[in-house]
Amino acid sequence: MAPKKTFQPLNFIYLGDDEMRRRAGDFSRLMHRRRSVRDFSTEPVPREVIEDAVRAAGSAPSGANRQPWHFVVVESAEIKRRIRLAAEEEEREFYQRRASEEWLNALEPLGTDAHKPFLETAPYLIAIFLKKFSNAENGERLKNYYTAESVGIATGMLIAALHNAGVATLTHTPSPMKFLNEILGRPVQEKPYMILVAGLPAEGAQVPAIGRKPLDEIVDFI
Ligand code: IYR
Repeated sequence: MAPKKTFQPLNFIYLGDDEMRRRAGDFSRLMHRRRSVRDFSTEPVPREVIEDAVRAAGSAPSGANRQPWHFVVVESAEIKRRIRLAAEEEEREFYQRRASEEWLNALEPLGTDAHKPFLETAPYLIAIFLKKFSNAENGERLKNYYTAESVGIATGMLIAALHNAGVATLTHTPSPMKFLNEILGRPVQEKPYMILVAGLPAEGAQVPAIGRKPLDEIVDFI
């Protein structure tokens, strides 16, 4: 039997042109102040802030509304240490062998290397998993759709929510990341998608002097 369709009123809030313009400008300026941070303070951030940000991420659109994501928020110093050790092992391989000359040149302006102290100093590591399949209520395996797109959108919303709350982040993707399943006890059908490092920047933290493309380089209105 096909699942039943049920609809309800949208409850859309119409803002009007002036308010739309104001909010669009404010949001764009807010987002342009976001920078990826690699030098974190050990200063704590309230857990409710992370909970609300993950709640916001969980409102993302997803293929067939399957919500094919799972977040593991790591606060434990011991687990952060295990993640750091495993990630640095992969990163050493990456920087010494796996990365092409072209790739290493592209990373040069960022000044990154295999050394990842932020995986221990930041108060939170948010491990994001992508679920190719979900479990139906009757225990059957349900295929999910557009999982990379869905989890990418949710991750973007998580980054925006944290930034809006004054929390700095770093998208970190040691490759391969299979070690996360083992350390965090997640099932094999969940694919580690990204580690989002979250916290406050260390005092005097510096970021690469790189900019963003202007609007006319990234959009055409036709
Ligand atoms: N995962 C490595 C390398 C790296 C790759 C890209 I593409 C970046 O934008 C930044 C880093 C690392 O974290 O150092």
